[in-house]
Amino acid sequence: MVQTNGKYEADNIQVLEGLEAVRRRPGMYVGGTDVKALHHLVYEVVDNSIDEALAGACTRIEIRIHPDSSVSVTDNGRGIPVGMHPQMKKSALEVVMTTLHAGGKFGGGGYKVSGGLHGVGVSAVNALSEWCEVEVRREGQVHFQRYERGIPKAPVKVIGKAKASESGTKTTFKYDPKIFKEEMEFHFNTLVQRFREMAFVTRGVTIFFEDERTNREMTFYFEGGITSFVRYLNRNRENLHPVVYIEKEMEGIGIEAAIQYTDAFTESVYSFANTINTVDGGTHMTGLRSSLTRVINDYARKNGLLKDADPNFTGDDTREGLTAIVSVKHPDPQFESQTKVKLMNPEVQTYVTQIVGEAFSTFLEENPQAAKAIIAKCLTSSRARDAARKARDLVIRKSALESLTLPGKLADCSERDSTKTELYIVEGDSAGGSAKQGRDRHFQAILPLRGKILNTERARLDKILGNNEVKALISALGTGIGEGFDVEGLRYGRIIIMTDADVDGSHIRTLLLTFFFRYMPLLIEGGHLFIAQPPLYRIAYKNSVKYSYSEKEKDKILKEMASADKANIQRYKGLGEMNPEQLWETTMNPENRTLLLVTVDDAAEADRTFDMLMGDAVDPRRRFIQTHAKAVRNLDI
Ligand code: 0RA
Repeated sequence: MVQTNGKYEADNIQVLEGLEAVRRRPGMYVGGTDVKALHHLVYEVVDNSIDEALAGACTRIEIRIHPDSSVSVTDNGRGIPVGMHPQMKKSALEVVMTTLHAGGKFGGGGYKVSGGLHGVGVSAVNALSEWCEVEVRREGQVHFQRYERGIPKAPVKVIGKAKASESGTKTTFKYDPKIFKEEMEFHFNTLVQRFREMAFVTRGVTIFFEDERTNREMTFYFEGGITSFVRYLNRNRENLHPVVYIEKEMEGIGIEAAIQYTDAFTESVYSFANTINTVDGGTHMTGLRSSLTRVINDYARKNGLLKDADPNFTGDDTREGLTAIVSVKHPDPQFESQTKVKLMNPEVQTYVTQIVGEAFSTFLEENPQAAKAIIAKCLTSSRARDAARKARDLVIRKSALESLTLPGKLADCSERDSTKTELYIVEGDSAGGSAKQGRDRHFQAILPLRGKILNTERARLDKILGNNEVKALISALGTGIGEGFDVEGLRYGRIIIMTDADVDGSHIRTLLLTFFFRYMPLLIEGGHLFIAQPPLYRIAYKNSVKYSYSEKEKDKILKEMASADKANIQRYKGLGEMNPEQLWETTMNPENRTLLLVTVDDAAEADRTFDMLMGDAVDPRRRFIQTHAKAVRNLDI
């Protein structure tokens, strides 16, 4: 870099300070240094290309994970501008790559819609990369610059010719292992899910994704945008009518919604703001939900489907079986927090309510058959909810009465201070037996659950409240449930789910996570719920025994052994194959064990999976079990 005057130098110092700030406090910029943050690096770069697509300037985005875990993102947009930046006296490209917040605001014209996770742009990714290279095709030339830990190695230079018709940006980065210290890798499925979402809400863009580590690839293109999204979500459900699609612009805000009712028992409604999945919803979500409830009630009253004596349908009644997407593009989105998971702009609620209300009301008027089917569904769900409420009240009252009688199956611990105690929920009586013998009975309690009983229950989760196994769980926890939940009553500071590493085990774990997610979310938020990690292999050689918790670790252990061929390798299929000492040593002893803390995100994911596992559609369940049977340990919980 040539530094010609004091001003230039000062600017550069500022740039370095900016990038240093990112490296010192990655949490502020990409949410941390864990595997989640690692994935955010990719999203941040792809978001920039999505912006080009939203501006109508890009039709194809290619993402590649290379064997060395570097990632490249290539688009056919206009290319990041490369001209001299008048104030900074260097290439605009360099400014974009090295200055915080310079991303889309640069160059005027057009707002940056997707915004990335924290809107810090690609420069934050650059700062957190061991190295990064960018290649821009524009005006017949290929421009190039390389950075190491955010610092340019040389000024932008022309490295070749491009066709006049050709333009675009290619960014390649290798995350910095000095920042992302733990051993971690990109998850194909996590990335696939995100790219699929991006393709759905950015109609007409093709997203090609290739994982060169495993030679897997996928291409997403959805001509129908969010209508395709709804069809995709409902692919295993019986729908009650064709997808209702609404698109309108109001006061510069683009609003799109797609709605379809099915015979399912659950609600699948997703909301997006500037292509970001707002998992905590917000004003667009509220607008959509409230307008549907209002329109359905109005229609039902007007057509005599609800009698004068009947109460209105509640929001819950009108959401059972609902699959919908609402997606807004806003020039100035307000989010509740840095993590952009909840949209706060109040005007959005007004507009969405109005636009969706009008369109859905028209749809019902013009399609009386569909209207009748939807209202019949609401009636069924309203009655079922009534019955479930009564059943649940009974359980709650009973468990209040029985609060002093702990379930007979529970092997309690002697410690009473709940900050020190742990409850292991163990699948099956035989593993339960080993756990009871292997535990430290001073602070560890064991509750065996018979999985088969839970397994046969399908459809409504409400039903499982009546199940004896679940009742035992509720009274062992001591918190009550649902609205009556009180964390003060919690008898164990840690609740640890311990299931087999097989299909049934993951099935039961999913069910338990769903149960906690829906009925005791505060328990998850309070950081009380964990998943035990039993080992996958026991490797014995001469007098030494080692346990490995992953394939990778097993290979590593074998490699380190002098004559690995003589080692005795046992693959654990279930907890029952371990004797009490082994179970203690590997999975329960706080000195050796690893526990996975369950986050609300994990549980929400389980909740979605639950739908598929427990729903009535048999085919997808079989497919899910087959595709995961080989790698149950890797099942994203
Ligand atoms: C600023 C201005 C223009 C395009 C871009 C940025 C741009 C950024 C990225 C990041 C990844 N891919 C990108 N493609 C474009 C508009 C430039 C013009 O008007 O020609």
